[in-house]
Amino acid sequence: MHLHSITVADPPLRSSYGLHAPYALRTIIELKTDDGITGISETYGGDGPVAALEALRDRLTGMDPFRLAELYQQMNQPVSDGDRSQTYLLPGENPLDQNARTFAAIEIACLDIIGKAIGKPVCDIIGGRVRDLVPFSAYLFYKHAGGGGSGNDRREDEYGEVLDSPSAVREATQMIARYGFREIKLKGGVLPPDVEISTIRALHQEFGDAYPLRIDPNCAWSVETSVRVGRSLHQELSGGGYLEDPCPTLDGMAEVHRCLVAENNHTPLASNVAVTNFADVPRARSREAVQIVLCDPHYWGGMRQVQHLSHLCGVLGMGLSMHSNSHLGVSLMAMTHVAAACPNLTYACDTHYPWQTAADEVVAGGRIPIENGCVRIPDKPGLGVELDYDQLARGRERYSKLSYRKRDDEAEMRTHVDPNWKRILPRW
Ligand code: GKR
Ligand code: MG
Repeated sequence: MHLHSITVADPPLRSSYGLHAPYALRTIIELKTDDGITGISETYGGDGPVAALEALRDRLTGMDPFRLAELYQQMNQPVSDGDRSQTYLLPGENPLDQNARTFAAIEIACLDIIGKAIGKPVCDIIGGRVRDLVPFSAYLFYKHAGGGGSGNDRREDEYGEVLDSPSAVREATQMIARYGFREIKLKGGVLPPDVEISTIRALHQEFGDAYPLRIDPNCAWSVETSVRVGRSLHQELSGGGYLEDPCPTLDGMAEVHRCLVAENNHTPLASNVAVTNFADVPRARSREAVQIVLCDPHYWGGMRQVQHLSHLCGVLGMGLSMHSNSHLGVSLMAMTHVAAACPNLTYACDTHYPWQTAADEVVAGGRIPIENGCVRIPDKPGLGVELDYDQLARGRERYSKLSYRKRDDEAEMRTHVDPNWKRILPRW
């Protein structure tokens, strides 16, 4: 097992967590077999995820990459339905889901090995694809000027400052012109709710009903504000859109849903904050707090678990979408393969990929194309991508010079925007 800690330039994107730092942290995993096959995957970066993977080194050495269920069983003891829901941690940082994240990084690299060993794409060894083209959404962020990176290593700022509705429409127009997305997500919880309502209205006016809209303030609103926003945006969010994690806790979301339904507003609520594990699903469903679960192979325990989740959501009458965090092409391919093999994927997946640039891509051949809003399953075995070792070395070099080893959007916000800034939930 080779672990590569790298950094990826990241623009100053805003969310209710704070501000993105100039570099995001990622880990690239290589698993080498004794018959010369290398499987790869990409996961969260920094000291914590690397230490968790290192701790598995002895267990993995000599392991049969086909025997994944056994490893999963050893690493993931069944979790009881306690009060698991996280509303304050950065996504991907819930300690209760750490083993699921670590297992996922190994599982994906093993599936890449298996695909390469038998000459089949990963989506076709986990049950087979139901689509060749996987749709992604245009993931809009309010942002400060800057394209990410620092010093002489700054990236070009493609989108400029986006801190009001007209600039958000401009950002969407640019992103859609370049990638052809057909669904739009706005990361909210940054500007006062009335400004974010105006932004969604402006996007709806610009793109019309053909482009479903979703807004995700990451729990920045109270129940009352969430209901007010849901009411104000009834028309704009119905017709294929959703309201994502408007307020903290499953109880809060259940209350928002009840109030909206009482007004005959059936805008679905989605979550990647209150529901991050199978143990969260029963309460989310029985309380009618969440109608759409956002899966993510990186923290749901890998691709096979996401397929189980897709099936479970189908049985429970829930929708399924996909969450993302800042990532490169290896992650994008893992997300694409599993999405291709999930029949019950009811929305275009999220991806941060447009926010990263070719200068940071570690996939050989450069950036993975997104055309007409979709990523195509490559006609190649495994994940269908290989590593560019020069690029990987550049990523490692940047990592070695970086002063931080953990994402801290709150600290970044205090350094660059407001020295007194604190994450307050709910803020509005
Ligand atoms: O990149 O700032 C961000 C997002 O807020 C990300 O951390 C979230 O995980 O994409 C996310 C979401 O909540 O949907
Ligand atoms: Mg979200």
